[in-house]
Amino acid sequence: MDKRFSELKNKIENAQNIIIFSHVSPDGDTLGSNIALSLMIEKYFNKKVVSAFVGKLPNIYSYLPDFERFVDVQTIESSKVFDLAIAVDVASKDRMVYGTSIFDNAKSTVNIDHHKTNLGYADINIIDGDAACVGIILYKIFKEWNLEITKDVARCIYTSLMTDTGGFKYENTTPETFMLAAELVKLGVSPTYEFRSCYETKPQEMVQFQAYVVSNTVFYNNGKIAFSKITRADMSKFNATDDFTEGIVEVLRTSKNVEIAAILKETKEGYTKVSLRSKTFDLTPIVVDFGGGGHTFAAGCTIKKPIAIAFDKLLKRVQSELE
Ligand SMILES: [Mn+2]
Repeated sequence: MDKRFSELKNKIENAQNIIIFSHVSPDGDTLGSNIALSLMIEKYFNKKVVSAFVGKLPNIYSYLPDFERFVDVQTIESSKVFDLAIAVDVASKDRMVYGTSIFDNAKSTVNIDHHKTNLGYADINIIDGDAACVGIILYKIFKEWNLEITKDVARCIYTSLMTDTGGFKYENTTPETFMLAAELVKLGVSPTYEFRSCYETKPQEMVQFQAYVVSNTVFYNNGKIAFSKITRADMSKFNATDDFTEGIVEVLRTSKNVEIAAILKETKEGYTKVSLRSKTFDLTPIVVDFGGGGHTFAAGCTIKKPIAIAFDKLLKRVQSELE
C-alpha cells in the first residue's frame, strides 16, 4: 500500500473530530470529493465529519447526495481545533480563504490533490498531477483500504470525474478514466441522470447571460485568442449569481482557430478574476506570473487591477506566449 494511504488511515482512526475543506468557487470535483470522503469516513470509521466550504456554494451541484451537509467555514468558531483537517482539490492554501486558519490550527493536516502547481502545504501530501480528478485518487485510496463503495459515494466520484474531464472529452480523459466510469456505473450510477442534473438544469436567465457574454467576445491574433469580460454591472443587469459564469470560457474555446480563451470577471473594485483555457498551450507559466495556478489547459488567477487594465496586461502576456 502507498505509505501515505496508510498514514491517512491512521490519522483518521486516531482523530475524534475531522473537517474536510473544498476550495473557494467550488466545482464538481472539490464538492463531490468532499462528500465522498466524508461519507466513507462516517460509514467505515464511525467519526463525525464536517464538510466545509468557503464563499458561495453553487446550487447546480445540489443534486449530489447529502449536499445539505455542507457547512460554511464562517459559521465555525475560529478558535476550534480539529484533530484532522483534510483539503481536497485545493491547489494552494489561500484557496481556503478564511478557512486557512482553521486548517492550520488542526493537529494534523492532509492535502489530497491533482494540481501540478500544488507545492504540498500539509503534513501528509497526496498529490498526483496525472490524475484526472481528485475523485480518482479517492477511489484508489478506498480500494487500497478494502472498503466497499456505496452508490452515493460512487455518484459523488462520478461527478468529480465527469466535471473535471468536461464530460469525458478533455486531454485528461484516458483509459483509466473510462475504466473508473465503468466501475462507477456498475455500482449503480446513471450517466444520463448525472449529466442532466449537472448540465441541463440552468435557470433561463443563466442561458441568456452566457449568450450575452459570448456575444461580447473579442478575437485577437487571427482568431487565436478569444477574450470576453464580465463587469459587476453585467452581473446585476442579469441578476447573475457566481455560478452563471460556469462553462462560458469553454464555449470561447470552441472557435476553430482559438488557442487561448479567457474570461475576465470584475469581482470587487480593483479585482479581476481570470479563467483561462487552451487547446495546446501550457497555461501554467502565464497564471503563475499573476500569482494563480491550475492545470496545463485550464487555469486561473486573480489580478489585483481594475478590469480594463487587467484585460490589457493579460492580453499582452498571452500574446507574448503565442509568439
Ligand atoms: Mn479538480
